[in-house]
Amino acid sequence: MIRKIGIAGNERTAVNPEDQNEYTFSYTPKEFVEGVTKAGGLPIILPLGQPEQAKDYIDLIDVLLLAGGQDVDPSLYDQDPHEKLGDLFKQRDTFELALIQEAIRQKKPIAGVCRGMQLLNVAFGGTMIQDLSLDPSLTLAHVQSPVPLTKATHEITIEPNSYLAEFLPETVAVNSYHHQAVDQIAPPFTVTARATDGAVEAIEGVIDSSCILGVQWHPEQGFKTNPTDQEFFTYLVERFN
Ligand SMILES: [Mn+2]
Repeated sequence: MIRKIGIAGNERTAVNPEDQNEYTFSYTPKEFVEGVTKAGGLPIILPLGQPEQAKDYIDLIDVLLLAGGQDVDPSLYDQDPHEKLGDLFKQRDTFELALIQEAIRQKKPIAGVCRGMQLLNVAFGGTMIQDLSLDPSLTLAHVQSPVPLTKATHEITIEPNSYLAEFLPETVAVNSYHHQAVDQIAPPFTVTARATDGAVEAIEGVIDSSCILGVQWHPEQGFKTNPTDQEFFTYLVERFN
C-alpha cells in the first residue's frame, strides 16, 4: 500500500495584480509534494483548520510532515518576543500542535522540517534562541540567502545510532535557511545532528509509540541537486515507522 504523507499546510494572502483582489491560499511548497512523490509516497496537503479536525486528518495519513514557515510563538515556551523575532502565525501553531498530539495518540510517526522541528521541540517543553545573533557562538551563515537553497552550504555531523545515520553519512553538507536555533532540548528528544558551530540541526525521539525526526535544514529544497536530501523523503516513505 502506498504510504500517505500528510503535509501540514500554510496560508498566504496576496493581491492578484490582474484584478487587484486579495486572495488567501492554503498551500505547501511544491517541493515537499515532489520529494514525497519521487520517493514513491502519496503527498496529502492538510489545509490549516481547526484543532477539532486533527483526528479526521490524522486518520487519513501514515506519516505527519510539518513544513517550514513562520517562527513559533515564543509565548509557547514562556518567553516575551525579542525584537528580532520573525512573523508569527498563532492559528497555525495551534492547529499543528493538535496534529502532533493526535499523531502520537494514533501512534503515527512525525517528521518536521525547519519550523516543523522547532515546533516539535517547543511542543514537548523545549525552547528556541529567538534570533541567532543572541548566541555569539553561532557564527555560521545559517541564512544562506541569496545563495539558492538547492545548494548545500555548511556541514553537519550526524550521531551514530540515529534515524539520520540510517541514510546519511557521518558528515554531510546541507542547506541552511533559519534565523533561529533550538536552545533547550525538550526532554523526549536528543540532538542527532549539529553544525560545526554547534547549532542544533536535528532532533529525534520516540514519544509513546511515535517516532519523531526533525531537521533544521530544507531537504525539500536540496533534493533536486543533493542525493542525500532525496534520501530524507525515501526514508519517510519507506522506512520511518
Ligand atoms: Mn544551519
